[in-house]
Amino acid sequence: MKKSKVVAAVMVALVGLALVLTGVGCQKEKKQITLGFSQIGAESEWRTANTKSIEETAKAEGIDLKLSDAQQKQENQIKAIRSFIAQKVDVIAFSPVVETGWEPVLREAKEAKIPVILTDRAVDTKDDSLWVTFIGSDFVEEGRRAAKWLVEKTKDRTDPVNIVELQGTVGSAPAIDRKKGFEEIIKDKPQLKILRSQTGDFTRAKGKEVMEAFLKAEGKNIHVLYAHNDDMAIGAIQAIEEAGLRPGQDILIISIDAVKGAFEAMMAGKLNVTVECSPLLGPQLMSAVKDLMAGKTLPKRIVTEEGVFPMETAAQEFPKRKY
Ligand code: GYE
Repeated sequence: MKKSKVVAAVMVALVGLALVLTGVGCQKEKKQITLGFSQIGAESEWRTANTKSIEETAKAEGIDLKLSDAQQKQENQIKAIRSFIAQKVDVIAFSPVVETGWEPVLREAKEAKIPVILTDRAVDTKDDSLWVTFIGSDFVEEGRRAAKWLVEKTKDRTDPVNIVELQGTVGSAPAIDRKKGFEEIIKDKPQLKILRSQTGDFTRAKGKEVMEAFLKAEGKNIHVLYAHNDDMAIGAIQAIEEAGLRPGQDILIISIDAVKGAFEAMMAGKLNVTVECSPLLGPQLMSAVKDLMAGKTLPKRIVTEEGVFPMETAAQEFPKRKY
């Protein structure tokens, strides 16, 4: 072979090798993203819709989702996060059941250089470098919206308006903030008074049980029920009916989430208003995960946009509801 031919052959081989190498490089970049997600449980219609949204969007986006259900226990969430660290997932996301007690495990994730995204609920940590962003609703604002509806509804009343409150899970961000926002608005309305306030843990069964106890203690003295979610309101509606009272009339009922079950109750005239809290966080979460992996900087807070639906709008809105 002539020298020039040898040189040409070597050149072709080198170009080929370069192409193969860049090809390999590209494949590496396109490596599937693995997301470990620790979900709270399946305590409400909201939660079920939230899980579905996350599963469906991960699938559509080609993200490998490792989903773990904590059955409403913080210790199970901590275990799940540790196992995601051990599995070396690319990103960890979770919806913290309560606000406190996360520092040690979040520090472990940080040491392992795995970014953490909070979805739905916030944590109470001094060091906010332990998580990258928080995607979810403004729960204080939801509480304010609930109270504003009541203030408007009762504006012509001068007699006392007695309220009972069904709180969400003790120590959880939505329970703390929904109470705070509601109280902030009613505090300078002396006729609006919270008679009793207790947790119903965001479930129908507990909502019913606690409402039974409220009715036993206060009887016809209760004018309003403020429930931190629709499921507890739906459970309480049963208790009110069993006590021979008319939910939505004898007792005004305000709740939060705006799940389909609440629209059905409103159409039946048993629930007066629901403040929207969207569980459809899948798309925002997956795009945040992809942005992170592409090296982009995320805003520290991504807020979900939501509305308020009084009973009168229920029939018109119901067909449009996605959860
Ligand atoms: O309102 C409730 C669920 O964290 C916003 O949790 C969520 C709350 C939601 O169980 O129904």
